[in-house]
Amino acid sequence: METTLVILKPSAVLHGYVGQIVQRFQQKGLVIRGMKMMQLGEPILREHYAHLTDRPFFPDLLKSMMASPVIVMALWGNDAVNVVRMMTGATNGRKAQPGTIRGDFSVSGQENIVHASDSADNAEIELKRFFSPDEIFDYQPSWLKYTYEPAEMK
Ligand code: IDP
Ligand code: MG
Repeated sequence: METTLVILKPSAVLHGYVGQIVQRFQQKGLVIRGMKMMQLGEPILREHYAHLTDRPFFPDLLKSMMASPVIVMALWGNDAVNVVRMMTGATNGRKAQPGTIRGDFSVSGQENIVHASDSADNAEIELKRFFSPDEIFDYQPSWLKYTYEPAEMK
């Protein structure tokens, strides 16, 4: 089992899509182990998007990510990083498959509704970036036994 980081971006918050997107993750069987609203600022975004700071669209990306508070989520499950990336879809909403979050809620490369960690290593780094340890809760809802076979619960 692993935990991954999701950010519901201002494009989700300002459209009022938070509930629908949270519902998708819960319906899939992911456990919400942390969730809060926060206003992101330039320093944390420069760190989070360090791989993009040289790109021409970076100033617009910064503005877009600071346009409103965001919701950050810690989602727990078997292979959660890959499961959530599959649910998220391709970066550009116009290229994302229908049925994915970006495919169903976005027509943009930038305003693409969600961020999701892209590897287990990055998930660990990103969870620490947005959550303190006491904001992540270690609990197991009773429905897990109908969600996974025992061998999958590791
Ligand atoms: P990802 O979010 O699918 O992992 P990254 O390449 O890590 O994609 O880019 C981070 C974010 O930067 C994207 O989600 C999107 O908001 C923005 N972005 C990436 N590429 C472009 C682009 O070509 N134009 C505008 N915004 C972009
Ligand atoms: Mg990325």
